[in-house]
Amino acid sequence: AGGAVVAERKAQRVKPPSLYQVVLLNDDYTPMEFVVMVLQHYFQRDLETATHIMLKIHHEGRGVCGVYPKDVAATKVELVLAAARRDGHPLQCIMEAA
Ligand code: NFA
Repeated sequence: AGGAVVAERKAQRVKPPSLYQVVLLNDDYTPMEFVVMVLQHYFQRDLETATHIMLKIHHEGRGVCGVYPKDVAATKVELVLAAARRDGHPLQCIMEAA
């Protein structure tokens, strides 16, 4: 009795979180237009949604761009950082377990 519960809890404990939030952080230098472009190009947001997310980041310091499986989230972080550095912007992009 209880074995199934223990097994279920163990399975949950050893399984890593499967989904990750990709988060953009505010800074004083990255142009708003660049952030909107990133949200459209890398996170498939329409202009209105991208603008809303960008303004949320600008005012609150951070914002969730999307939620993805770990490998997809990691690739998006690397692509966003590469694009930002290529254009000389300090934009920061991180991933967090959702
Ligand atoms: N705070 C930046 C500016 O005023 C805009 C920005 C928004 C940067 C979202 C990073 C993330 N130019």
